[in-house]
Amino acid sequence: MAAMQLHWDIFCRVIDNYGDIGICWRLARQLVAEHGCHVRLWVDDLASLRPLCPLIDPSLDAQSAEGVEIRRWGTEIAAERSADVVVEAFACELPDTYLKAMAAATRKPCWINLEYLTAESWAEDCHGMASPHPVLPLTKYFFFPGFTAKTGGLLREADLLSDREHYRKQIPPHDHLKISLFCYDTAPVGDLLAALANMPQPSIVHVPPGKPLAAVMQHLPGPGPWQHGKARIEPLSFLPLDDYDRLLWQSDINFIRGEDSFVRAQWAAKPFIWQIYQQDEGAHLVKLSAFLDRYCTTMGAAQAQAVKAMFTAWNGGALELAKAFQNFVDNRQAITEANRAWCDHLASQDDLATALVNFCAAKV
Ligand code: TRH
Repeated sequence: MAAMQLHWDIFCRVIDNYGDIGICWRLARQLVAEHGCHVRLWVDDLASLRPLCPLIDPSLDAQSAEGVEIRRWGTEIAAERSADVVVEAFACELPDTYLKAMAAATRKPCWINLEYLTAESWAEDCHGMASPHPVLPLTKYFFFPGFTAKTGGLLREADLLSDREHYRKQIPPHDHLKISLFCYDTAPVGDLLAALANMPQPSIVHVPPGKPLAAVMQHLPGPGPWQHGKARIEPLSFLPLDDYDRLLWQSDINFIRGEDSFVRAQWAAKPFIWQIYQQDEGAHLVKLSAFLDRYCTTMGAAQAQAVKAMFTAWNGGALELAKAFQNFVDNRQAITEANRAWCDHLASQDDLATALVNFCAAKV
């Protein structure tokens, strides 16, 4: 059946932070805008969607924004029928009543578990794997985002890179270092601020509210903005999703975290420094090193070394941050060039929404 006739239900439970809802919202609106799908997005915590999409009213049980029907996922859900495609984001566990409706449907829905992004090679083996339900006549498929053609790819809107280029042409030149700082409060922000204060080149650091600003405020007095040596540190309000992209496009260096901002920084094709979401027993460090192994192959040895050292220092590794950061900045031009090539390489693969639409079209 053609994608445009299909009804999709996407279920999102917000664990913490903005990544889960950011990814689900981005996917939902792209399925509508680019694939003509009918999409309902079920969210348990609508307040977390509001900062990304100020159009929505978190007090409403049902509303529509950018062509997506947004429903509150409360204790009961009023789903009249199950959809043709059901996306369970990040193993959030579908409501029982909905599962039963899926099992009762004459044409069984294509049931997708959208997984977290990892560069580890096992994601290629697990991508698309089928898992029959132990009791109900339903099969769930594991869909892994990733960096290779053997995975589900990365979220990327059709016009993203041309919009980026168009936007960049309008940015006036600047002589300071423009930095965006989106991180967790566990990052060595104090060391970064000290390094920026003492660098020869002046910088402006834009700091979103929440954990990044809290981390800055542990080291600087009062609510800011601050002039800290050579660095001007400016608190920012939380930007709607597309405005955040523009911040990444205009910055010289982006500190990003988690999953979605990490991907957006790669589409920005500017030097970026990733703080990975921490997991138990250091599982995140394996993920970090798997990404570095893939990403750094596009660079010369000096740049790869600078990137690896800075990512390691930023993620709590025993390396001197000031030295790693200065080396990263010194290699900025070459890293920018490598990031352009990396971005073009990623963009030569299907984006995640297209890959998902094609995958599901073959199943329903
Ligand atoms: O908020 P995060 O730390 O989310 C994390 C990760 O997704 C992680 O994998 C997940 O397990 C955990 O949550 C529960 O980082 P992330 O993924 O970058 O999501 C942030 C979202 O917020 C992203 O969609 C970009 C968006 N954003 C804005 O729209 N405006 C802003 O001003 C900022 C700073 C972010």
